[in-house]
Amino acid sequence: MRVQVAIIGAGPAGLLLGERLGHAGIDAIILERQSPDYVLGRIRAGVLESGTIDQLRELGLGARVDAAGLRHGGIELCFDGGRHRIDLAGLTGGKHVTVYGQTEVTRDLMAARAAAGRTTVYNAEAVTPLDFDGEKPRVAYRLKGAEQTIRADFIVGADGHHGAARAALPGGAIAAFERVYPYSWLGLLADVPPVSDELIYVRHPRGFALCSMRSPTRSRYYLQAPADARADAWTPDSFFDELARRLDPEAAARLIRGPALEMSVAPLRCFVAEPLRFGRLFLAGDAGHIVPPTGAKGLNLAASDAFYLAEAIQDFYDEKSTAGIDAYSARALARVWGAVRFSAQMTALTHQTPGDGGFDDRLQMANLRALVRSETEARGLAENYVGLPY
Ligand code: RFL
Ligand code: PHB
Repeated sequence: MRVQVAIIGAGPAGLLLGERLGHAGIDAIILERQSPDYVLGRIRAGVLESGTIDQLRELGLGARVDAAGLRHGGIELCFDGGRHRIDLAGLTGGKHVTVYGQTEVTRDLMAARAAAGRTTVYNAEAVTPLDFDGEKPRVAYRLKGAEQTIRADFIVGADGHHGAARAALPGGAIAAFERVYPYSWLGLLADVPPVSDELIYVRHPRGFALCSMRSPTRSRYYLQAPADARADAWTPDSFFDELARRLDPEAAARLIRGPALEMSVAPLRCFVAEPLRFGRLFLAGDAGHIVPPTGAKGLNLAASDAFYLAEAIQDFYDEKSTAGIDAYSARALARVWGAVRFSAQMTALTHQTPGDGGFDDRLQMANLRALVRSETEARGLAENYVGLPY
């Protein structure tokens, strides 16, 4: 089989890229290790920048997000027993973010792909990119026990942090820049109304907490937990007790508890691979970089990578020019490092570091007070939170 582009991974990066290429008349196949249900069952991101939403709209997929997505023009910072609103819209000339689950984005993209008759191979095993340092790359994989090969002009690794694409690169081909945080997030999803209309980011001596949501009847909460925390050591009750301790008294009194639809632990880390290209293999989304979730940027970066890469590949076919694909890595990485900066700052602002002697603690409080006192300080946060321009 021969295609123009072979994409590994049917997460948001791969699906969005596939859809953009399909709309440009470029033939792309997606190879995914998991089943469609497994992909849809992963509970992850919830906050989308307007650039991400605009891409869905451009692809004719705006209807569901426009109907069900929640527009948020502010967030709250909670510390020292009180809450303080950051007016995202007021500080950015009317910009906002949209709360719409990653599972819904994935569902919309999967449905569009199926409706357009574009091929996704699910349950593909041992997916291996080959010969991407030359002009004739191939991807080998196994399906139901049979070995298969696809020839392509380009291979895109959109297969997440633990994927096969980056792992296939020769040693020394890319540099990795990494920071592993000494804590994780314990997440809980429950069908209860959110504690507040807007997201609350909590800085508390017992650890960070985040009150988010998926809809007016579905809440998504997170607690900072030790790096080696296990979800099965917690119950919904112990989770809600701990969340209430970290919230201000007024919010704690309003917290509605309920059974957990999902509880899971996610380690916090930052990782950037440079460059995001080796020969005819490109990395996009989490395969190339991950950021701590505090800034809500991972999925939005997957979307901007897909945008830049689709444009570059389209230029290659339409203009017979390699300028776009040659520039992809630098263009994407500039935006990635902006998000790394913001995500690292938001994490440092709100998380407790074990063994810290009190200096960071005081610095956090000084930074938080500056944010609520000074519009200039708050504007920087707001501009980054709603999303840097493409
Ligand atoms: P994904 O979603 O990991 O998809 C990769 C796909 O590749 C498949 N795959 C393979 N397929 C074939 N062969 C292989 N060898 C393969 N290995 C893997 C996988 O099965 C999968 O289907 O990566 P992608 O597409 O780059 O998307 C990235 C986002 O998923 C991620 O950045 C976000 O979820 C991060 N994130 C958030 N981002 C935001 O923009 N806003 C948020 O509010 C937000 N909150 C979060 C988050 C991530 C979290 N966790 C769990 C890390 C909250 C949390 C708790
Ligand atoms: C989420 O709703 O899952 C979410 C929201 C904001 C973040 C991270 C995750 O910063």
